[in-house]
Amino acid sequence: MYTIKTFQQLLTDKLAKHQGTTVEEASDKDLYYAVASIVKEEMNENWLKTRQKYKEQDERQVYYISMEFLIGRLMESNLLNCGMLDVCTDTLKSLGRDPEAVYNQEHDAALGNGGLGRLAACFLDSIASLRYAGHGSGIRYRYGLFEQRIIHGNQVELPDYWLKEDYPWETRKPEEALKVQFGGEVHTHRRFDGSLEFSYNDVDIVRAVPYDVQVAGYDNDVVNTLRLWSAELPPEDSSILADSESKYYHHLDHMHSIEQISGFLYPDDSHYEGKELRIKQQYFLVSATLQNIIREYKERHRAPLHKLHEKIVIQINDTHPSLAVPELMRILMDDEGFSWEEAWEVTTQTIAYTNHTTLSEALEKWPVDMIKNLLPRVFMIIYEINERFCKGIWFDHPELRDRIPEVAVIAHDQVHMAHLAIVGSFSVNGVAKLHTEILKNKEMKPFYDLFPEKFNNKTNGITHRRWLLQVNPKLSDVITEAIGPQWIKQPSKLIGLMRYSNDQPFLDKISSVKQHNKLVLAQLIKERTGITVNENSIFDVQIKRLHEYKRQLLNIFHVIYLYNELKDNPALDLTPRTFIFAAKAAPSYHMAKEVIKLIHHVASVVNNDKDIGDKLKVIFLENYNVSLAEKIIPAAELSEQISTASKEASGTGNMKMMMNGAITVGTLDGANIEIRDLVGDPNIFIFGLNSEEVLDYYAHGGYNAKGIYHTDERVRKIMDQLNGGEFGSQEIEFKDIFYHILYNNDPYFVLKDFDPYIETHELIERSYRNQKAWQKMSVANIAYSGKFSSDRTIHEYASDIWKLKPLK
Ligand code: Z2T
Repeated sequence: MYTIKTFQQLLTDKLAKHQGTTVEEASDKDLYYAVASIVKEEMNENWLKTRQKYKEQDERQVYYISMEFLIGRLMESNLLNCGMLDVCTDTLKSLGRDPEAVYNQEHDAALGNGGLGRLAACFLDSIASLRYAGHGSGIRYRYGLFEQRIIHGNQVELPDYWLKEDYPWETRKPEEALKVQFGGEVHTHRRFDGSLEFSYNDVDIVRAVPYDVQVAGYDNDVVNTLRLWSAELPPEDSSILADSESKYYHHLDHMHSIEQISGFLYPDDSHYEGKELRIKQQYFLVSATLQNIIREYKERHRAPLHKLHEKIVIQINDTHPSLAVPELMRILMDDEGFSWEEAWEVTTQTIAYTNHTTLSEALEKWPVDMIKNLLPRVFMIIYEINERFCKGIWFDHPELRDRIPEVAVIAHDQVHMAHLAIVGSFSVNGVAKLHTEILKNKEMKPFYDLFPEKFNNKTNGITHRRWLLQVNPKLSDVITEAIGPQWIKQPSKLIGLMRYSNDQPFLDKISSVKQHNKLVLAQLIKERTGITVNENSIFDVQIKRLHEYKRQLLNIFHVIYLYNELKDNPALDLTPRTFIFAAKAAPSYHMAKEVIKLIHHVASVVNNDKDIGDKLKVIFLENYNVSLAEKIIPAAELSEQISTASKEASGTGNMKMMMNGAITVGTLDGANIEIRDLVGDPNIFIFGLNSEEVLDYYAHGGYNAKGIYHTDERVRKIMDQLNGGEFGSQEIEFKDIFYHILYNNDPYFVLKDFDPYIETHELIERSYRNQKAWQKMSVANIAYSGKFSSDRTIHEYASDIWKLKPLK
């Protein structure tokens, strides 16, 4: 549609009209804003059309409510989906400008912690690309996930003020603002017919202002919306005259506390902290979203709200938005005059819940008092839901009476949000086969016994548009050259690559793309760390949040082991390795921070040892985020997915690296199992305890960690090096890790899985030496990765849960 010439004209006009500058004069930032504005305008017409279609058509729609949307940068993905990426890149080059430098001007939108938030972003891309009527709803945090700096090996956190400069992809919609109420008192009145009516007094009102972000489908005319809510002081409150100093300060305090609600993203990944501000955020999001849904429904249909569930489905991303259950009840009863029974019928047919973890420390349990004070009416409803649910079991399932305390929504003065979500929804899904089985048979067994029909699996996925087409254009070209372009719209067609697994010229192309990507990453590593890596070494990558269960510690133990081996035997014939880490630790997570520190101290010993040379290098890239992942993943050869079996619900980094031709070394956990089932054992390196063995150990008080310490010399040596300060200097030592493992009996089985892990890495090394065989493995992984496109996942959600048909 555009040519370099026409795009150049557009850009020149834009720069002149909007920035009063020329291509020659323009800074990279000027160019970034000019291109963003072109793309946004390009999307506007379809955005309007899409919204009109949704209004006119009587079709079902989904709202995806999530406390996190980890969207990263939007320039390249918007350009790609609008069919303008190549022409824009070429135009910038033709003008003597560096497109990369222009795109790098964009600050990541880091409105998420990790997997859960990135999944939500991938889903939006797939929903629009598959022409589904879906809307995202989240919070416009003024501060995203903290920026990580490493100082002397220690993580320090900096606030991520990502809105410092204009964010070009959002549109503020003040005329669509809504009011959210907190606190106050509930008054009950009896109507003439004997029913109860509720009104609230002395509430605090918060104004929820939507900021809309366009979500363009790939090569179609759909532009959906991600609506991010911002908390503001209601305008009528700001005109209140303070007639005394104390009133004035009180007013400022009040204003400040309201703005706090959309102030920052909580930085805990799979970890619950019962902070009051956090539940305010959750209720703010849920209440604004539900009011908005009902307003849009009324605009669209003459049908009564009693049919809401026929036209609307609400997917809640984990329990974070689970107040949607009592809030929808509240709106239907108090604002719309429904009876309890009518409201319950509609609510439980509208809401669907996705669970993302079985880690007990992640389960949200809010103190009753907190909810009661903050949301008195919502609490009354939760109380009633619990009463009716427990009574129902008592009378209808006498065989389950003694399990009531286990499943109650309120117990021990806490509201159990997962129970609320399960009871109040019609669908409960896990995010990988194993995870869903663990939910059904263990973690949520009593609920599965009560409501087997609610439970289902939806294995996660990733958008292949961003994670292959956009980040690895060279690999994409090689693929298209071999099997044609159909895979772009039907990623399952990647399987056609299997026909080329013995085609040497094809394998050579695949490996020269990987080599090129490795060189590009090596250059980035050089720029950011000053370290020169051996580009012929194995690029062994573990990039994800830092968590004990993800076992970065096991990985660094392997590094230390190899280092010790090389010191003992300098002539050892070792295939050179570059270990690449990137990870943020939650600011309050002590052990995770210790592991980051350990990685850095091991790195400085290993990287500076003349005896080691370029046989081993340990790289830690700071401030892991979406755009750094985009630079690392295309260059990865080995993908470390080594969580303690049963702990990683799914994982999605595993899918991203597989799709870019890396081979997985991993445990039988999360979606690794489904990767193995597809590619087969010869094309993946599986090691260690499986989930049954792990769960069995837990049931019997764990295994004997000290036993391994005493019998395995390699392990003892490493542990003693940590304890003895070998990788630190003077005051820096790693006694905490040492004692934690030995005296808490190694809850994540690091020592237990050490031996099989080392052995598997020896096998990996032998396999890597046969480059042809390795390339074939790589191709098999790319070929089978089509199943992990989030397009497949979204098709499943749409047909099994949402009952949506694609837009005509
Ligand atoms: C998160 O990223 C995940 C689970 C959570 O449970 C919270 C957060 Cl912030 C409450 C991750 C899982 O750990 C990961 O296995 C999964 O792939 C991802 O969600 C998406 O489902």
